[in-house]
Amino acid sequence: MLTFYHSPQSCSNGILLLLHEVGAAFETRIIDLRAGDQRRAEYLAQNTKGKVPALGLPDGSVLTEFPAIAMWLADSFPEAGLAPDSAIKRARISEMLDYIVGSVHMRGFTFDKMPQKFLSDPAGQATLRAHGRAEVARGLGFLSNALGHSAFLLGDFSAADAALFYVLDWAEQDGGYDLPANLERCLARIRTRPACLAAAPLLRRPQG
Ligand SMILES: N[C@@H](CCC(=O)N[C@@H](CS)C(=O)NCC(=O)O)C(=O)O
Repeated sequence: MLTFYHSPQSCSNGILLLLHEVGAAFETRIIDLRAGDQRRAEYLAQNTKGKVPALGLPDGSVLTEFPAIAMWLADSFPEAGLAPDSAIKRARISEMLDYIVGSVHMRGFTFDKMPQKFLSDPAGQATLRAHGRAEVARGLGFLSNALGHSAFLLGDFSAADAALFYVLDWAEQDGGYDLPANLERCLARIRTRPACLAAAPLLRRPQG
């Protein structure tokens, strides 16, 4: 049994999708980021980085970092058909995962959504937010070109689309970004996958 540390509406939404895609048996522990659960001793004892996603493995260790968890799930459940069967496909999936998480998320959305984490003065925050929004817009342009007329980023659905899913969902739900039409169609395609429908109850923060 796997233990999944998850905060609805965060980037761990992508790992939730993958857990359902591969049909893994897992239990979910909700880490409420707004309440600061990620900084509590109980969670830090599991993941000293104080972030989600994290995945408790059967051997008792905890795996962190979205790209690493995504590739581990694909490789550990090959029957799900998400495991790359060649070095180049594997490299292309890693390339997309690293770009989406490392650039679009960390250097784009993070600055747009949370400039106050980095700067206290309002003018500086506005500049940082504008920089973040420009990075996201650039990233969406790149991803739209990469997707082209394909159904998913690398043809068939892959681990990279789980990262695409959460950034597109942020762009549409929280960010007020204009999604290029092909990315919008891809997001709709992912949302209707059985795994995404199964994940739905834990994708959004409870209201109120
Ligand atoms: N590089 C990390 C990024 C994880 C990350 O930034 N998670 C955010 C949620 S989207 C988080 O846990 N933030 C809580 C905090 O920084 O206090 C990964 O790939 O998993």
